[in-house]
Amino acid sequence: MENDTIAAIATPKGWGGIGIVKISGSDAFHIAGAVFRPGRSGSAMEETTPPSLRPEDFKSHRIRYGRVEKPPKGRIIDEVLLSTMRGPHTYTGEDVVEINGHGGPAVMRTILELVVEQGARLADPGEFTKRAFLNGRMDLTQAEAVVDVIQAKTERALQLAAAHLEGRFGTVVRRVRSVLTDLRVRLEAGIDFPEAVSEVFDRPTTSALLEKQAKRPLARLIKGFRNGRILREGLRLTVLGTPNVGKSSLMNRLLKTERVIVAPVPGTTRDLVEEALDINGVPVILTDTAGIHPTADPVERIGIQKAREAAERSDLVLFMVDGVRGATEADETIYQVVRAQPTILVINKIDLLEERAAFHVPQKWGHLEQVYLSARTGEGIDRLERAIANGLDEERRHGHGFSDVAPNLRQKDCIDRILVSVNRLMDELANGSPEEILAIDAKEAVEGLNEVLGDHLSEEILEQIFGRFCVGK
Ligand SMILES: Nc1nc2c(ncn2[C@@H]2O[C@H](COP(=O)(O)OP(=O)(O)OP(=O)(O)O)[C@@H](O)[C@H]2O)c(=O)[nH]1
Ligand SMILES: [Mg+2]
Repeated sequence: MENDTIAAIATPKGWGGIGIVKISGSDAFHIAGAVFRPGRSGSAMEETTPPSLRPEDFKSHRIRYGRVEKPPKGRIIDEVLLSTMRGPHTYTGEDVVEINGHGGPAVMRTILELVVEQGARLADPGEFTKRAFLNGRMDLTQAEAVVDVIQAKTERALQLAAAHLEGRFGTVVRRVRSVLTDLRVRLEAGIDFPEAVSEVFDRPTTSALLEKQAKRPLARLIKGFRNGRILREGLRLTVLGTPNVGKSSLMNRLLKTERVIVAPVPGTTRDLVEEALDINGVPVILTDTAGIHPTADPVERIGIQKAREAAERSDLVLFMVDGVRGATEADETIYQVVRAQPTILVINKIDLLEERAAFHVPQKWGHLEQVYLSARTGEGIDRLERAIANGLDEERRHGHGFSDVAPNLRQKDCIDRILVSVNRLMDELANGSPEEILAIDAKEAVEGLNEVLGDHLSEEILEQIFGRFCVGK
């Protein structure tokens, strides 16, 4: 059932200046007419009841002032602004009405109940956007971006989501699809009219075309996946080091609050401490850990085990050492844990150093990016923040990658499969496999691209995708 009229409170639960009840479907205007009485500003509370409006009285894309009344007696519920938008040029593609009332839970619930009494059904999570998608107002990549826009925690995350919402990701995918569709059509024409094959189809040219216009753009999208995940979910950043090097001091510095206990005694932090923050537009989930060193204390040992696990899970490790003390055997043990992972070597306490050269970086550690700083004075913190955020731009710096589009996990899984088909297609082109075989791979690739864009998806998959939305979106 996709043609009934749905309604939901579109604003967050709780108290606010305004709250919005949204209605979409063929009965939206009829329902609005039943619960809304127009009124001129300042005269809303006059004694004579103005006439109710019929669906055809509502102009499209207009806002009217008035009040919501409970039929049949007309008890006043709230003073509101009513927006009416006639389909198909609306969010869902259907007739849409938004009742802008006051944002209190009781008002909102009462208005919603009235709307439901008049024939609307409560909307499922994401159902407005699902209808927008089903009515062709947006492709699936744009619908998925709606959630990303709402959930974006930083400006950079929002930029990515907005680019997808605008359709930039979909455009890249559609361009590849048109290349493969065209190839598929030519292959199938060749099968039907074998004598014409050489005219419509030249193997080396086709191969070069696939390389440039299918394989490369898809591979670039895959490369952007990590960045996309980090912007959507947050960069998992863990501070690791021996006791007392200043890990907790750094955490407090980055958070700009005294979040964690800092003390001159080693073994101060025993558990993981996790906080979310924004570093130069990148959403970060920062974890402070217990200092790693050999110990018999059972509690500390658990903390150390947790520290190692946190480092394994993280996208980036800040390997911190005490610049005054110099690299020790215990530091070397930690280096062994982090060396295969993206890591920044943080040399702390430079306020106590005469000069940087006073700290000798072991030769083996030379491949790590190094940042000298003082968690106590704050010197060098900006350098560390830049290094953290820059890691994300690695691909852009090297000249590949669409920095502003990146697949989510669902899209990446599809693209991985499409690439398998494209690669096979290219191998078979080179081996001289018959057109029938090539056509099968081209078909598979096109189907994968359809899946990314949401064409011909099963109801089950759609439910899964839109189930992640909030009610009212
Ligand atoms: N001079 C100076 N002292 C620092 C700096 N950073 C931390 N300290 C001091 O070093 C001591 C240990 O700091 P913490 O931040 O608790 O160190 P930690 O690595 O979290 O220690 P554990 O939790 O025990 O593993 C404290 O006395 C801090 O004030 C720094 O940049 N310069
Ligand atoms: Mg600590």
